[in-house]
Amino acid sequence: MATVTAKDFATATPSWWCPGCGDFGVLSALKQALAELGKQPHQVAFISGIGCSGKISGYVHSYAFHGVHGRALPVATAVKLANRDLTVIAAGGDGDGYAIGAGHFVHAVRRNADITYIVMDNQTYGLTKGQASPTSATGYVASVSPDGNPDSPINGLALALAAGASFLARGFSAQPKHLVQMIKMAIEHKGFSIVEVMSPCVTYNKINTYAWFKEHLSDVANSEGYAPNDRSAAFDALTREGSIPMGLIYQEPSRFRCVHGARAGSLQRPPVLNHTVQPRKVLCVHASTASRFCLRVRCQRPRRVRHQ
Ligand SMILES: Cc1ncc(C[n+]2csc(CCOP(=O)(O)OP(=O)(O)O)c2C)c(N)n1
Ligand code: SF4
Ligand SMILES: [Mg+2]
Repeated sequence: MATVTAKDFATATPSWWCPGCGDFGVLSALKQALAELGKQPHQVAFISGIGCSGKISGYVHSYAFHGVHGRALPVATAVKLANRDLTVIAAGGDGDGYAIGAGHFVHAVRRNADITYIVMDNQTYGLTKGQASPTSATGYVASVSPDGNPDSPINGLALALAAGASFLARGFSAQPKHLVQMIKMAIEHKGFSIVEVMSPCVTYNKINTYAWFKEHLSDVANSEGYAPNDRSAAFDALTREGSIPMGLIYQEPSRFRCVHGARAGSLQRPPVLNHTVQPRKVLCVHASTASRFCLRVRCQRPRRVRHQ
């Protein structure tokens, strides 16, 4: 089969986004990541919510579903359960994921189905003309809140970590190579993976601009001794005042070790099994397309193990 390139994931749909919108960077990084992973368009299902960001599924040549506001994750979970061979990606904005979709977000995280969720965070409701979103800073001024947003912003990645997230990363739409790397790692992760992308809205958010993010983002890879498998360190980094951590923030160690590879020790967080099985016959995390989720639902009989 011919080598896939990012162009193979392009559609003819004209872009709706304003010139300079951060969402362009997310789109091109996603197409590049899929191409570098050798995915074919028919192997990918892309589910998005409502918002400027939600329009992204129309710009990627793949199976796609542009659904209802805040409901991308339940649809994506269902798609994955129906066809575990598909690479399932969900995407949406900070409003879609952390406001109207917050309930689905937390439960999708804890179910840990093998889906990658890209949250395009511009700290505003872009589509509806710049109102404060759950990630807008306190004091953010918008047309409907001229005295400033009275609420505190939500910390989506810390919320996900508290809900048991197995993979968390953050990228910036103006750093394409880094973002491609984060998205590739997320797609390869066996379990629910979140990539939050700081994706400026150049039309309505005049505070959290490209320059502002450049000044405030700092890569955890540059912090001496930072271990992305340390949940407490990840929580500290996510909740520290003053800078916004980016990079691979957390990946649960047990997710990238199969049961068979863990002979020397036990999994740090064993999968939940509701019946006794021979350890050697347990579905291996690498062979599973849905990791712990799959184990719960489908481990009635042993499967052949395919190590990668
Ligand atoms: C049920 C429902 N409530 C409200 C809306 C109006 N609405 C459309 S998009 C949106 C917010 C979008 O913000 P975000 O998810 O951050 O996406 P962005 O446009 O910033 O990329 C809202 C409130 C809607 N479409 N459906
Ligand atoms: S309104 Fe903002 S988020 Fe929406 S397309 Fe324009 S720049 Fe992007
Ligand atoms: Mg938004």
